[in-house]
Amino acid sequence: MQLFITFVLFLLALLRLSRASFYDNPPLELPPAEGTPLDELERKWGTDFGFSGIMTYAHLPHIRCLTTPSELFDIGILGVPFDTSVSYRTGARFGPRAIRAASARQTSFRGFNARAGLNPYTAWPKILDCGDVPVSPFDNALALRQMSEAYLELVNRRALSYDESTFWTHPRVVSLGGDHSIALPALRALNKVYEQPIAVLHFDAHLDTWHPAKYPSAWFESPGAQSDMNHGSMFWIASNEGLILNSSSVHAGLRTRLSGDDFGDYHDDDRQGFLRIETDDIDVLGVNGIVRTILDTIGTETPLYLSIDIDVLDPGIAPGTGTPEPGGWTTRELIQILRGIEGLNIVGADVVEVSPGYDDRAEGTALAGAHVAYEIITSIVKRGMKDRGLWVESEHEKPGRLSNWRDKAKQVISDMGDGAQKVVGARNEL
Ligand SMILES: [Mn+2]
Repeated sequence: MQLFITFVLFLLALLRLSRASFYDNPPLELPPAEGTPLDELERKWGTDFGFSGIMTYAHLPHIRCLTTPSELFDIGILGVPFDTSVSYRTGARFGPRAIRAASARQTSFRGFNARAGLNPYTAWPKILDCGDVPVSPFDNALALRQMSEAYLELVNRRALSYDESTFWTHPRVVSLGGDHSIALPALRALNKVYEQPIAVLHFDAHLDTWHPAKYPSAWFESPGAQSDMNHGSMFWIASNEGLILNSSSVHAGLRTRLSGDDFGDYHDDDRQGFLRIETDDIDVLGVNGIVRTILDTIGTETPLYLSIDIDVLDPGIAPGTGTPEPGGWTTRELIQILRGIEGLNIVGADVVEVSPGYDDRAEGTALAGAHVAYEIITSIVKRGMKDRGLWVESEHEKPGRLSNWRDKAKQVISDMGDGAQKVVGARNEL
């Protein structure tokens, strides 16, 4: 009996102990008079869950870069909420805030990109959410000027990790659109800073090299009218201004209808020196063939503007966009292509045409936009590491390890020689 009572008392004591650890908070104590040490505050309160915190892209620190030139950075995320030059659905002015909201589960705490072998948010560069350009919704001529001056203001600055021996003299700005016309001011600014035409890699269902007169324009004196600038003509304008590197630029994911009764739009596009990779080409070439075609056309040293219209994706996946076209690539295919071209020399980039008013309730389009931006940032960070000799191949990347199957696939494509590019080139000449 005594043994039994002892046993019961022992059990009660255990219960008390466990209750003490689970249910009893330590008594509240006033912070020390000299204040809680900063490292202690940071340790306790310095992290966020995906759902907490003020909304910035990937929980990055927000500095209004345009008004804070003293705060140098290497990569800036810049919202460009402009949508008054769209031809169909308006609403992309809400794109930057939708992409920021959809990026909430990206944190430096869990930011390692397993496809690329690095965490862009803990690697060498200082990455800021630079906030938005306060762009006019009333006056497109003024808006174009504002966007051009804003982009120039930022890319003309000295990169925090300035390195003259590489291409890292100026910071990289990744714009969140906004409609696609925001690429024109970016290209104007990049030409000013780098003093040369920039290659354009353009993911889109549409050409966006359309002559302004290819839109209903009886009321306008075109070219030359303010209405010339729209989200399907900005590359035509940029080409005419000599901003785009002819013959080293690529469209990828095309499936647009063309104007009139013939291939005239393609002939206009040819004159602007773009290689056209169509959506359906992925079934012939595969992801690796498309990657190879892009790399062979652009090369890895040419300064490049990477412009991603989210309508390159199938509208079943990404319906929240200005001019949806059925039959597009999947997000997985786009991500794989982006990873394949990570060696390109990106000096500026955008993710455009996310229009949340038409998105599904699970924010699928904005999620795709946020992820695509993450892949672009990853590539810029990785290229910077390689340029600086900081890149170390991880075990996963070494031949014979987990990526062995990928090496074999790459070998098959490499055995094609420049065949992939020739296939697309030959079709372009038809
Ligand atoms: Mn577009």
